[in-house]
Amino acid sequence: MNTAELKKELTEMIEKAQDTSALEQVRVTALGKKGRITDLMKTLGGMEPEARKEAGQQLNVLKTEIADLIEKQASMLKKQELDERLATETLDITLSPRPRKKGSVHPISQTQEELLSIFADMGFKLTEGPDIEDDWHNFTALNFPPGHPAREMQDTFFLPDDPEEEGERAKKVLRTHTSSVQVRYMTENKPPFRIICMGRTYRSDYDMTHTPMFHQCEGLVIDKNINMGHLKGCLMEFALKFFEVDELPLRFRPSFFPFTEPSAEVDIGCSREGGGLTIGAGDDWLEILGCGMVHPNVLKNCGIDPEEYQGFAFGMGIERIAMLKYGIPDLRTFFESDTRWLSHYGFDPLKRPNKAHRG
Ligand code: 2U9
Repeated sequence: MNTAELKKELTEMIEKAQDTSALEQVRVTALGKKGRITDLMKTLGGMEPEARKEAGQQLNVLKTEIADLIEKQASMLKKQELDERLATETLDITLSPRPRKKGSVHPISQTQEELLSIFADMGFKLTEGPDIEDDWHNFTALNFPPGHPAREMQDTFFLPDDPEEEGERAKKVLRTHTSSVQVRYMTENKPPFRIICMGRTYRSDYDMTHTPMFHQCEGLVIDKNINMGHLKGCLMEFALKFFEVDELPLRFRPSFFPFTEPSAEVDIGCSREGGGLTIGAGDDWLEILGCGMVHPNVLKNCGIDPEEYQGFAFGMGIERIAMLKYGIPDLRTFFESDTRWLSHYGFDPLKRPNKAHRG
């Protein structure tokens, strides 16, 4: 019985098996019920006692050696297969696990959606523009004279000049109001139009009631024969819908802005009795926005003939009206990302304001 020859043959087969199922085949061939070693074991019965003893020992040694080799090869293949899987499989650990607590919609997003819903119902189209503006769109087109305080260093965030532009267009600022978006729309479109824009605005200011970044919503209507009556009607409808009341006293106080003439600030009636704030009732007033008839110079700057077209415009701070509507006392908390604040003042993501929800 030449076990050395068989050992060599089986060892080669084991080494050649390059996956676990091929190795299992080799195990069956060597050690299975009808395997090569098992078959030889069966021949022991017909041998002389002496020869049987010797052959039996040889076969047992061979059986153990082959079983050990198979086990070693199996663990090597297992490790190899795992290494291959680890090298090819990717796991995105940035994916957040399913949250235990539902997230909430930030009051700014909620208020923006409410504003959009209300003004869209009135036929306004939403427009967008860049946060980084040039001096012409942010100031000059809007009738800000040279040296106007709003152009001053302390109010505006100035950015480095754009080397590819010249003059006022080269001077870059973080927009101080969203009016620049309306300027862009006016220069690129023919009237009549009814547009609103919403977004971030930047002013170098920080105290209880000012943050360097805040949100504005502005509206602009340009058409033939537009007058203050249209402006009043539009803002009345907005205020009733936004504050969700049937009656609301509105007061127009004369004011001044470079881009509107005449200009007004608008207050809503309220009561501060008992320390709280009730919107609509009482004999007190709360300022909510500014407005006016678009200044003829602004129309001219944007390529619109003021003899043919007129318009009204309004602007409001989104944080301010959200604070009034939802009783949020401190402006700075809007930007602190405090999850307790967000779960208290935030809104259900599944209940978005739209026509259907407001009835
Ligand atoms: C164009 C022409 C006119 C937008 C207007 C106001 C009045 C206003 C302030 C309210 C509080 C800004 O957030 S705030 O500080 N805005 O009072 N905004 S009229 O007038 C425009 C806009 C664009 C072309």
